[in-house]
Amino acid sequence: MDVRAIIRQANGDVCILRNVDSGGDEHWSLPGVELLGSEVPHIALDRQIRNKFGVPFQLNRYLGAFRSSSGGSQDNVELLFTAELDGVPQDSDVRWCAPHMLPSTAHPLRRFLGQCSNDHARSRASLPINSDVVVLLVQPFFPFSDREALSIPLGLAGIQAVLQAHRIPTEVFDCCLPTEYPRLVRSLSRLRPAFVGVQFHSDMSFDWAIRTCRWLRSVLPEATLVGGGELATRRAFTLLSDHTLDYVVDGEGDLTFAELVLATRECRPASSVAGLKYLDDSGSLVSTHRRTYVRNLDDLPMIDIDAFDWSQYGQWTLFTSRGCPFRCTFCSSAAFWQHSIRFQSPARVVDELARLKERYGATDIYIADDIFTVNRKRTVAICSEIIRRGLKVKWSCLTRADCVDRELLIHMHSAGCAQISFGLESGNQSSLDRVNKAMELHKSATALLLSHEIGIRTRVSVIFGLPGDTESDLRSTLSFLLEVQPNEIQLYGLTPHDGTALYANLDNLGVRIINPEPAYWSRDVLNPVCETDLLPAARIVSLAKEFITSLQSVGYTYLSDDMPKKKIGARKTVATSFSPVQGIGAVQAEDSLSSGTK
Ligand code: B12
Ligand code: SF4
Repeated sequence: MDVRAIIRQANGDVCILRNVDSGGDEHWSLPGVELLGSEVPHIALDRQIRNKFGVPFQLNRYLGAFRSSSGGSQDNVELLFTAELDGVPQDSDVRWCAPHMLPSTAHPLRRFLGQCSNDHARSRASLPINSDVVVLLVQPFFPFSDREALSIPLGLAGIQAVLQAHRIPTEVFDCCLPTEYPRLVRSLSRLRPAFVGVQFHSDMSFDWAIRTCRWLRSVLPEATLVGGGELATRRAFTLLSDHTLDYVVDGEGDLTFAELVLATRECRPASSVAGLKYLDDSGSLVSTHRRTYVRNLDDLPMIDIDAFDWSQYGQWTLFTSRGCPFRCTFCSSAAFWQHSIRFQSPARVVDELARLKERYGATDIYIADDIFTVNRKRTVAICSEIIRRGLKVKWSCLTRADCVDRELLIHMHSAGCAQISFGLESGNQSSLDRVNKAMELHKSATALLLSHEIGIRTRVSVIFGLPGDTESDLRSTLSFLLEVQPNEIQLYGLTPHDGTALYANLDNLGVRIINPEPAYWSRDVLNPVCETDLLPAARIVSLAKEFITSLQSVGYTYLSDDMPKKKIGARKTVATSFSPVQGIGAVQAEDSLSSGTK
């Protein structure tokens, strides 16, 4: 049995519990965690519990219970069971926490219900693979998904589009949606896929992706498991050597995955496929020759939106370019795309917008490119084409302040641009220089004020406590924000993502990770991931609270975690938790204000 329990203690600390197989005996060790034994405890527990999605699981064998004895009166207890859903074994344990022991309803363990890994049932569950090659693409369950922010997983959708162009039947399951995990379980025996592709999206969801792979491995032992996305690319060796995956697609996956499937079908070796990583028979890592990026993104087929239950998603998202040429030290996205940038043509972008509007009734579309307006000529052409076609659609985008000017903003506004997100990061020039933002602060002020003047709402993200930041640097940021007053302020805590220059230099930069478990990184500045030599975590939190109070005093509404991000109807908001909801809510809010409905 290979169980890893993550226990969040009442005091907020996270314990990681691993079992060490010592000569057949299971030995559990971790300071502060007490093994309660395998006697069924005297706690009323329904054998049929429901997971986060309300799906009932049948609990089978009781494995044991653990208490994280943090010393306080609110210790947590975790019970481990084997479990089944519709006869298909789940991961080897079901986590359950005695509710009366939980400090609050918001406690993360409440959201843990129903997640598991099961070795015992492996043999029982084996499903033979389909003789016709069928591919399954899976976005793993992630318990902290913000429903309003969910959008079609475009990476997987793009891979599906290429596979389908090769007539390879492919189904995508986005287990962040409540209905998808049960649908996946129920579809397995029908599909019996030969290939399963799993997305590794972020540091935060990495463990959930591993759990998903282990479970898939146990129920589909003959299928080839392929991982892709940023975290699979970065941690390929680990994922291959512990047999979580058979192959990792390195970087851009649209063509590589399809070629791997085709090569297997045609009995060609994996070594003939560019952009792959796998282990050879001696266990050494093989990286096939590097795949060059798809230069013209128009060469990729349009995604099949009808393959998704699109009515369940919170926002319509579009990607019209990939990458960013800048090198901010904290940014993982630009690093993943190796600081290159490639585009769709203006005609293709407007075709996509028109399809979303006309066929799916999308009224607000979020263009999620890292830096939408980096190519001024292309942006002008896109806006002109929207206007020429008379397409009435509101859209929002992300960009840098030095990639807009008055004329461009007016043109974007005429073409339906309702909101722009600028990565401000800090209102202090030396802080920006320290993270290699390559931005003159006055340009941010100009871009924000111009946008307001023209009628485009603004959103800024601020990273609170950058390396080397002093209290006075943060106060400069507050003064900046009070002066320009963007419509939405997103206060993030510093989060060192794997693969960034920040992550590689933590010690030199005087940054310490104080929350060791990425599964719990929320980026919420009030629950910091890091502290620095100059700003201890407690000080970061108290300063952030001071900030919020100052912003409230000039009319900002504080969006707490549990408030809906859309339809708030406030002109100015400040938020601390991660909120990828971009344009839609804002536009609706502004509309309701101007039409007096609020
Ligand atoms: C849209 C988006 C979302 C959406 C949709 C997620 C999704 N599944 O697609 C939502 C809002 C749900 C989301 C949630 C989160 N996100 Co997000 N997200 C993005 C964003 C803006 C774009 C992703 C995208 O669609 N790119 C376009 C497609 C074409 O590229 P792609 O997804 O990378 O896919 C390509 C390759 O990676 C590869 N590939 C990807 N998956 C697979 C799978 C297989 C099998 C193969 C072979 C290949 C492959 O092939 C694809 C085509 O080339 C990125 C930032 C960015 N610019 O990339 C952040 C980003 C990836 N997200 C991030 C984070 C932190 C999160 C959250 C943890 C936030 C939170 N606390 O809720 C969650 C985690 C959700 C999860 N399920 O894991 C961070 C990750 C940082 C890190 N290194 O950890 C990023 C980089 C944002 C940032 N700048 O910080 N996200
Ligand atoms: S400009 Fe934005 S997308 Fe580009 S590297 Fe900096 S933070 Fe990342």
